[in-house]
Amino acid sequence: MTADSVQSLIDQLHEEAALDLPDAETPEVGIVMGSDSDLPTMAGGQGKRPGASAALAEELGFAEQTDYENPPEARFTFETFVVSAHRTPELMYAYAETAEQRGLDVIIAGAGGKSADLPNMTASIAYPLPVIGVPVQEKSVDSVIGMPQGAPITAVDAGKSFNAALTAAQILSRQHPELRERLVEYHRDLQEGVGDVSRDLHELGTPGFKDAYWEE
Ligand code: AIR
Repeated sequence: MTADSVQSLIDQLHEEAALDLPDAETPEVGIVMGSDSDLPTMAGGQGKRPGASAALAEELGFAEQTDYENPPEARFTFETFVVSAHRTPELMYAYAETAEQRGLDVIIAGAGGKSADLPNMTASIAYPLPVIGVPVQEKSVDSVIGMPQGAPITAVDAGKSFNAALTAAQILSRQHPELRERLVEYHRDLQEGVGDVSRDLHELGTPGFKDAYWEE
């Protein structure tokens, strides 16, 4: 038995898949997570470092698409859903099964706990669409990456959803030179930051650096 709220999402996914919208109007990246308790890891906030959504939105110029039929202005977009492999297996199946037809190019899937099956099952069902798995906790790593030969998944280390977003953009950038530029620019900024911090640490000395950078 499938709950009404879940069934309506499943129906919506199938309806959207049937629309056959042009690529530029559909989200390139789908972010799914096993629970909204994964959101701090997948997006950032609540004491967690920036995650996949932040990398896409703040570093790479993506907009979040919240209405499949009314895309934002931005050329590159992502969408976000909670999809639980164990609590809502039918939704997981529908999301993965319709992903390619709905115009997604890559999925970032995160789950926590010891049975973190959303990433690997999504990868199996959505194949040949690439899926990047995010183990939300250390104890989820084996579950996410433990796929049999012939059933691939790409995965990042526990909690590193930010890197999953960069990998997604790397995949997309092979077809979109603007994204390649954004990735190169992001990396340049990253290096700039390290260089600035290194110079400050060296020139201020450790106590001076702590005074300048650390909040008491
Ligand atoms: N989870 C949810 N459905 C299947 C799994 N494996 C995971 C979520 C979350 C953890 O279980 O991805 O990391 C705890 O979920 P909750 O909703 O109890 O906070």
